[in-house]
Amino acid sequence: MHGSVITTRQAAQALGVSEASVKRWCDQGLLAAVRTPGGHRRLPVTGVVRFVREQRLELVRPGLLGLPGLTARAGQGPERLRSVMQAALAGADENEAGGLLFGLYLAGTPAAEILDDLIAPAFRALGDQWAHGELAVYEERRAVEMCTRLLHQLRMFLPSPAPDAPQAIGGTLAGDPYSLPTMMLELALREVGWRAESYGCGHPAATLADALRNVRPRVLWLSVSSFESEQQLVADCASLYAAAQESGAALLVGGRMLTAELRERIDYSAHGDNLRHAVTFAQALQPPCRPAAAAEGDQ
Ligand code: B12
Repeated sequence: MHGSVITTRQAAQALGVSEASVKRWCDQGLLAAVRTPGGHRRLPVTGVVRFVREQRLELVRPGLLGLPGLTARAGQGPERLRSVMQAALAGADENEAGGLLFGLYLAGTPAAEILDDLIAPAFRALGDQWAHGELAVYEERRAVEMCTRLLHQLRMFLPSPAPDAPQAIGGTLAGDPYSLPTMMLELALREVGWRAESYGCGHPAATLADALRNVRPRVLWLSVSSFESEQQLVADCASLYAAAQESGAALLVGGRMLTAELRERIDYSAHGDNLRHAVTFAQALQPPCRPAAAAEGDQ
């Protein structure tokens, strides 16, 4: 559904309202629309999603927007939601996992909150299942792949950042194959208007230092879920911190392996336990930017 548009009739069906209402919302400027050469309105899907979130509307036919069937979860506690997500991830039920994720997102829950409070704990629980021999390795890896697809899909629905929005880049160091946290940081920061881009996993520190010099972001994040040796991590953080200072960037660190004892030994500008902390830090550095309406849906 990336960058795609739908007709006013499809939007009406998706929202369970009349086509006249959709046209009125377009005319009022509430729903973004473009015109075909023939003069018909076309609605970017990202704009419809934003409208649903802002107006707290119900999406009666999410499939028309390329979304899975949403599961009504009102009133269910976080523990219950987490176990539904865990079961869906373990059982390769992508529709259920996506329905839950997008159901919460469309109801207005910030992406960072969904990822911190639902997805990350579900993976923690999957890890425990694996450790107890209750989950096969293939099931765990399949869950990571499925989650990766859902995160890509979620990214498409986030507003595109403005071209002059502050930039953040990040990833993991060599020996750290954990890809979900750095992907999630990208989403959490993009949601608050940053031009955030994850560079993926397994970087030698020297290449991230090159990126600092060439790309000149305001923030470099490092997610640490695993490392080759403590000594290497300490050395890598020292060189990245120095490179960050030279280029005027902040080094933001986090991840399940960054214990308090380890943090005492490494150089960094800020540490966060979760995505919310990353968002708060980014917003303190730079007040929230408005996403570019014109660039809507084209990134
Ligand atoms: C999926 C997974 C893997 C996959 C990862 C694939 C991939 N592409 O990412 C693979 C197959 C690589 C893997 C391998 C291994 N794994 Co593993 N894995 C997991 C699992 C189930 C989920 C990890 C995950 O992605 N979680 C989701 C993320 C989003 O959650 P999170 O890491 O907590 O991140 C949050 C915060 O930490 C924070 N955060 C993270 N980074 C940053 C950065 C910044 C800047 C900020 C502000 C915040 C922040 O925000 C996030 C969102 O809230 C965990 C279970 C667990 N407890 O996490 C086990 C787990 C980590 N693995 C474990 C083990 C044992 C292994 C292996 C040794 C298994 C083996 N024998 O081969 C290897 C080691 C690989 C290595 N080189 O280190 C153990 C580690 C035990 C320990 N003592 O540390 C765990 C805990 C499972 C368990 N319960 O036993 N694993």
